[in-house]
Amino acid sequence: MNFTRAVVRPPGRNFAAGLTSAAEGAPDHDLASQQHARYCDALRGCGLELTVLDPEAAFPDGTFVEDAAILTPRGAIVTRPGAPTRLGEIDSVARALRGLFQSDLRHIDVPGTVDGGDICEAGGHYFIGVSARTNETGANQLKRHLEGMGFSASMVDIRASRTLLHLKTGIAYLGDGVWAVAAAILGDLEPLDRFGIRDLVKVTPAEGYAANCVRVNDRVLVASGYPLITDALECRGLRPLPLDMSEYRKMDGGLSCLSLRF
Ligand code: CIR
Repeated sequence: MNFTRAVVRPPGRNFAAGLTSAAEGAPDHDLASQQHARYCDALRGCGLELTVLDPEAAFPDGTFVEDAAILTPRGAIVTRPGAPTRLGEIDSVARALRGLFQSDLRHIDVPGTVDGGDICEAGGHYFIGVSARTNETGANQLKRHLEGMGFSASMVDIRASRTLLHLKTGIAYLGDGVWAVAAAILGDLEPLDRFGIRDLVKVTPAEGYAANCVRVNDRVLVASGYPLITDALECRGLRPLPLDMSEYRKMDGGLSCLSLRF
């Protein structure tokens, strides 16, 4: 998919008050802001025009904008994040999307919950992770929305995994049948194998965090400090663009969650 735009939101002063399971200490706000600025520069360098939302005091996890919507070439779906503290993040994202999308926005309704981090698009097919955040009701609503737009969609149940917050915590589709896949998913690739997996970048347990990499046009954004996956991308001609994500990792956030690309 060729991207021309993205929505981002820098971390607010309250960033450290967000949800996390990582025992890596509190993030430093200034460093997180610098890392976010470099992330934005990287997106601009890939040719994207950015819409930058303001941080909101009530929503410390608001910088993880990916969870608040699913953007497709045929319209946008506003989610209902699975963490109660994050529900209100969708209002400002929906406002921004109304100005960016011609068609009406679609929504996930109560009692459905969906986090955008659970949605992985691969060549026009949408894999929907059923997780601790995305429930079956929400996943089914989303599937119907996507099918109504003419896309196909299928579920990947990751509820048994202890290490994956979202589906895209463990996988990334890199285009042309190439996937990056973390060890937690490698045991059961069948749900992903709908169209044939042409090439697999196997991410080692030690580099598991970096499985959440993002293909943006002719580059792959990848967390810096993970040499094996970076080399594996390079070997495949995928042009890795390493970015320091240390402060986001402390809050369970990966590269994909910091933007909504379309
Ligand atoms: C959360 O737990 O909701 C945030 N601290 C991290 C969300 C990361 N989002 C993502 O991977 N799509």
